[in-house]
Amino acid sequence: MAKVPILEIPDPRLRQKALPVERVDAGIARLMEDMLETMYAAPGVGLAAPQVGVLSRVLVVDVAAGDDSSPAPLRMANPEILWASTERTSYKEGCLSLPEQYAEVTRPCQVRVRYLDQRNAVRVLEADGLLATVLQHEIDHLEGVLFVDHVSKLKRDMILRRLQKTRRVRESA
Ligand code: GNR
Ligand code: NI
Repeated sequence: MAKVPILEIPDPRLRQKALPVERVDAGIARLMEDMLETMYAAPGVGLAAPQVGVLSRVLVVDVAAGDDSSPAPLRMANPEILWASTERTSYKEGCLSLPEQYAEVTRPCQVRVRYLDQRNAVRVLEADGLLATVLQHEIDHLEGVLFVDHVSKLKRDMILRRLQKTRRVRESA
């Protein structure tokens, strides 16, 4: 297994639409393991393939990461939202591709997702709570969409400026 570098904005690969995988073969399964290792090390609770420069519809999630419970990794290829609740909820979201920036994002509180697992088997998962939010955040990445696209232009510009400033301070330190 290998940890891989995480791309940050404004890398253009984060804005491209990822392509479906034909099937989950050994290469894709290996990518999923590398992504999990990278996600746990970051640390984060989700990671989408475009964030590591791979424009394929692959993501990993573990919302138990970091707390005391045992790990609960999910590996998905070609995830599709079959259903989303009309009821919505708001979470303070962050993204490893916009380090240390956070904003409240409103999304459906429940989703039903169909995907291929690491053995190429079709699965359907119903999610709520943080898992539902993170799944939608990761599926957005596969479309080139970032959490800042869900907030007002004013907030988005504020976050992007703050990120630039943090980088300038880092560089001169
Ligand atoms: O680690 C992450 N935390 C998080 C918190 C709230 C909503 C979404 C996320 S996903 C993020 C990791 C990441 O950038 N995944 O793409
Ligand atoms: Ni993200």
